[in-house]
Amino acid sequence: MKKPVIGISTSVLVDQESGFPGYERIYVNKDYVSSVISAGAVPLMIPMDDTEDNLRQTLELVDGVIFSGGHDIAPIRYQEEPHQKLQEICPERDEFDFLLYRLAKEKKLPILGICRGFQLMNVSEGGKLYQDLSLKDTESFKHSQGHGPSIPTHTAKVEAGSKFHDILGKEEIRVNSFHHQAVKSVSENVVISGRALDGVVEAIELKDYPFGVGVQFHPEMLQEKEEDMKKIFVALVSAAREYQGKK
Ligand SMILES: [Mn+2]
Repeated sequence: MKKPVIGISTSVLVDQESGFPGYERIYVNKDYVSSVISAGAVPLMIPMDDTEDNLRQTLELVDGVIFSGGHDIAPIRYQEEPHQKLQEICPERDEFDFLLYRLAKEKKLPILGICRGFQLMNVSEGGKLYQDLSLKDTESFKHSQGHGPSIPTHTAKVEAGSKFHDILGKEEIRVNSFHHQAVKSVSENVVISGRALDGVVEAIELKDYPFGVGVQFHPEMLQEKEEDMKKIFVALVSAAREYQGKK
């Protein structure tokens, strides 16, 4: 049987180095690709595009989708004006990601959201974000570790009875942290399935959906060394295999 295919949403990078300064390149970090391969699936990068027909056609080729990390989501998407501490946004990428997410959900494709992808899931479902962690009413730990992507720096508690708990088979994990924003509220379609010890939401999942998991941390940067992080990709690929079997 063919391996399942996992689509990975891409971002845009402005070239500063080569002979084409200012030139835009479509990319994903290699970690996402390696994680999909090592979990037993075929990675397929999905170029930034907001043409609905094209994205529908692309989604016919995949059995699961990873929404990758990156820019802040424009706060207008959750009915807020930009705070001073909002960082770089990319409305073009918002157009692409929000559309891709809606279409992937229509098809009931397995979804894994990572960092921005996790925030995108939450906002798409009607939840809100803190534009910066300093806006949270209680003090947070350091969630921008700023170095060593493959070093876990804080703990996350895993909610008993959640899909996330099924995946990990434990109540506590150690994660890395590269975010200055956080989930402020979730809609009735979403369950919070993991939190840092300061209360910051680190994992969510979709209710009544085959596989819809989002994580605030970056398992793709850890999975080579950390077995817990690898389990997340293995679970996605196993859901994708099931999807593929029903196509
Ligand atoms: Mn964190």
